[in-house]
Amino acid sequence: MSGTVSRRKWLKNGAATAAGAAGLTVAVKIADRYGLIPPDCGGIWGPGVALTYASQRMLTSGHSMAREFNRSEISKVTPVSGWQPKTDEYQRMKKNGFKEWRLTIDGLVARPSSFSLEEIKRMPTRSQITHQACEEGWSFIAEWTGVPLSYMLNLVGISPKANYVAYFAFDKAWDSVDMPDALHPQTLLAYGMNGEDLLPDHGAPIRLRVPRQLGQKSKKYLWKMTVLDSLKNVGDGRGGIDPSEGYTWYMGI
Ligand SMILES: Nc1nc2c(c(=O)[nH]1)N[C@H]1C(S)=C(S)[C@@H](COP(=O)(O)O)O[C@H]1N2
Ligand SMILES: [Mo]
Repeated sequence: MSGTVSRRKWLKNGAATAAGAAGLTVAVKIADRYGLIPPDCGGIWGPGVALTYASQRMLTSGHSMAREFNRSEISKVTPVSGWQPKTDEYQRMKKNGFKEWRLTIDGLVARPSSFSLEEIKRMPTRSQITHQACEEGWSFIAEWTGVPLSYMLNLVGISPKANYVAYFAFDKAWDSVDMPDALHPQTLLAYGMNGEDLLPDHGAPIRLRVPRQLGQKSKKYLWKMTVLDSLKNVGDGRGGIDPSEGYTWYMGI
């Protein structure tokens, strides 16, 4: 009987071997029981993506830390990904030192709020020197300064139903992290880089820094965050703009 079942699974998974497919399917079932299914878990790569995510989450439960570096290791060259948002709104705010900019936090929170840059800068500060790696192959080490996202989430009071934090950028990019990454002590809402205000090219006025994932997760030019129990109804339901373009949602390193 198990032979029939695994053959059906083999057909479903296409590229995988029968044994591998059965193993992956079992792993996915276990992952599901522990709430470890990523939002982009569909199609042919789905079981593999779920397995990577679930095993990282099981191995790194309890906030394993990204490596932090010495000041002498800060990179002299800091490449830039993408272009500054071209919208009038962004360019106007930039000219005015982002005085009118506010970050909105809504969704499953007790106190939906919006904060100015000045208010965010008065919150507890953390600086860390971490490595940011782009999926295209380049990387650099920089010092990032900001407020831990966990501080802000506690301030607005997240619901016990919260499973994800989605974040939205002026250039239409958006993304999301699960609660282990959102509450991770190194996940920052960063407004400073290498001792200066964050430059527009690097995401002014505020970007997220998620040092336990590839640079892609560290979205720049943020204007809104939403706390959610599910990502199903945001965009095409895969948790961000990158899965829609063929990348995986989870980019843990
Ligand atoms: N809003 C927004 N955030 C973004 C991007 C982008 O195009 N738009 N690119 C991402 C990618 S792919 C990487 S590798 C990092 C690079 O950050 P940097 O430009 O500060 O080097 O930003 C990420 N954040
Ligand atoms: Mo990237």
